[in-house]
Formats: sequence, structure tokens, C-alpha cells
Amino acid sequence: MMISPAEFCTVLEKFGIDFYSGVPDSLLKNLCAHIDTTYSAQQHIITANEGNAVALAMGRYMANSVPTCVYMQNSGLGNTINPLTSLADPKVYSIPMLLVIGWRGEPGVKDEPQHVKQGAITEKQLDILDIPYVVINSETNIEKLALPLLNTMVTQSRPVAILVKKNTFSEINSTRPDKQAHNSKKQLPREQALSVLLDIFSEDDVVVSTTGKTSREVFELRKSRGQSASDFLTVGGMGHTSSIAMGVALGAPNKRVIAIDGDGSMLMHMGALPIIGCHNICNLVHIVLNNECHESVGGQPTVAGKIKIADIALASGYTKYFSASTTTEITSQWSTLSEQTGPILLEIKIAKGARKDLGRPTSSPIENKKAFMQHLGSI
Ligand SMILES: Cc1ncc(C[n+]2csc(CCOP(=O)(O)OP(=O)(O)O)c2C)c(N)n1
Repeated sequence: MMISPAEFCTVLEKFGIDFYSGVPDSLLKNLCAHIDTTYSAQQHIITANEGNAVALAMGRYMANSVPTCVYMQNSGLGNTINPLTSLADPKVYSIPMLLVIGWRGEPGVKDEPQHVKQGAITEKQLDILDIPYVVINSETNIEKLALPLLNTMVTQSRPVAILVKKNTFSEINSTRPDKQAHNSKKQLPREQALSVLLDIFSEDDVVVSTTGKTSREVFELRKSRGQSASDFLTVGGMGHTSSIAMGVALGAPNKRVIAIDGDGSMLMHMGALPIIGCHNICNLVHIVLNNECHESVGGQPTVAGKIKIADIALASGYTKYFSASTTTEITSQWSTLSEQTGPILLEIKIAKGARKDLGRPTSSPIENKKAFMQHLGSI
């Protein structure tokens, strides 16, 4: 028996909770889908990062005195620590809110290397933050367990948390028609876009790729071509790919450094763009693969279909912006941009979706770092 997302939200409604903010997580995919289907656009906000979601919950609470729910993957807990500690904590503004946290890397459950440490310390982090929490799985009687916790949230006016184990929530079967995948079949699959990019990059180029399926595809493509895997795969630290690439570009001024970012990832720490733009990182090409969603964790929408990345890049001080949505456009834009001084942003519009049988990197993060640094000639 799994917990139905509808049942879960009904328990929360007993405490008036009818507003959700957060960043999606694969482990919470079914809950996210239910929230998105059930609540209006004013009641469910997918934020750029998890810290924003906590701040939003705080403002929403102060506006009408009803606590709200913030959901996230435990990898996003780090992004929330500052607003939780310096704002929402009972010793500061004392704001009630329910955190629902997907527990990747739970000790004893096999998971990817980037989740192991975070999974092992999640409970300790909640303890040190002084956040009362319960752990739930598919067998949990959610009403029985959550009610005392939510009472604590209200009576003590403080953040509390529910830590969610893998495979807790059952599937839902309906998706609101206006929120269904809107990408047509004609759009370019990400893997094909990456394949063209790997064809046109020179051997000397230095590649830093983003969190989620992009890095998995880069890894698999290199393997299937028999090429050495010296691209840096940003397996964790979503949103920091462009800053890592900026650091590499500063330290290796004679190399062309290419950041392969996602739209969700770019939005998560978008403050990095003006910092890149205002420091004349002339050897940096920042590629944003824009599928307008968090495809790696279930395809939940980002706002990247509603904003002008061109304007953001140019207003942030990038020297040039290019866009492409076909393989021929990628090739032709690349030959033009290769003549220019950076930082340059290339936005590639891609389709939602990925291969079902996509693998995961078989080398360890330490091996990846070593191969990357060897390629740079720094070790
Ligand atoms: C701080 C943090 N929050 C959430 C996640 C979970 N997560 C992994 S990939 C991903 C989506 C990335 O979206 P985007 O950059 O648009 O790339 P796409 O998956 O669409 O290729 C999310 C939310 C994470 N790894 N780290």
C-alpha cells in the first residue's frame, strides 16, 4: 500500500494548507503531479531554488496567517538553510511551515554518489536546525503520524518536516490538459543536440555539463563514440555549472570553456550570469538547453518558456547571444560564434523527454575530476 498524494494533501488541508512552493524531485514526482493537477497557478509555485520556496512560504503565511507547504529533494536542503535559520526559526520570525523532503541517498538504499553524503546527513541536519520531523514510507498511516507534527507546527509556530522515503507515493492518473507536455515531436531531442555539439567541439575544448540527464547523456555519448570521458559532469550542486565553468575559464585563459546548462539549472542560481557577464570571461561559451521544464525529475515546468534568455544574457553583460532549434542551426551558429569573443550564450530549444534506457556514469566523481584536470593539463 502506497500513500496516495490526494490523501496526503487532504491531511494537510485539515490545517488549512492549500498553498505549495518548491523545486521538484523525482522521488516526490507523484506528489508534485497531484499538487500541480489539483491546485491553481496561484496556489502552487515552482520556485527557482529551494531557499526561494521557504521565503515565499514565509510571505504567504504572513499575508493570511495560514501555514503552507514547501517541497524539495534533500539535495535542496542546503539552499534552504539560510532562510530557515535566519528567518523562519522560532528564535527569529518564528514562521510555521511544513517541509516535505524527498530522501535520496537514504543509508542502506543504493543511490548515485552525489546523494550518498547528503542522504547520510539529512536527519542530522534537521536535528541541528532544530526542526521536528517524521519519516514516512509507503506503509505509514499518514494521518496518525502527521497530525501531531502539524499540531507542533501550529502551536509552536515553527517549521516542521516530513522526510519521505523512496516509493512512498502512489501514481496519479490524470494530468491537467493545459499542463501536459507541450513540445511537439518535431522538436530536437536533447541527446541529438548534444551529439551535434560533441561533433563540433574541438578536442581542446573544455566541457562542464549540468546536473541530471544532460550529464548522463554526455557520458553515454562519449562512451558510445569511444571518446575519452574528460568532460566535467556536475552531478550535484544544481545551478552551479556556469560558475564552475567561469572558475575554469579564469584559471585556464587559453582554453575555450563550454558550460552545458539546463533552463531549470540556469534559473536556480541566475545571479551567476551578471557575474560572468561583468568579468569579461572571454573564453566562455554558456549553452542553455531549454526544454522549459525540469525534465530529469518528471518534466515539471520552469518559467523558461515565458522569459527572454536573450535579453537576460545581453543585459547581464554577455557579448553575444545565439539561438538554435535544429541540428543545422546549431552547426551554423557555432561557426559564427567561434569567431567571437565571449562570454557568449547559446540557447538551444529542445524537446522534452529522454531515452528510457539512459544509463548513469560508470566512473566515480573522483575519477571524473582527475580525467577533467588531466585534460586541462593541471595535473
Ligand atoms: C539543489 C537541487 N535541487 C533539486 C535537485 C533535483 N534535480 C535534479 S535535476 C533537476 C532538474 C534540472 O532541470 P534543468 O536544468 O532544466 O534540466 P533538465 O532536467 O530539463 O534536462 C532537479 C530539480 C537537485 N539535484 N539539486
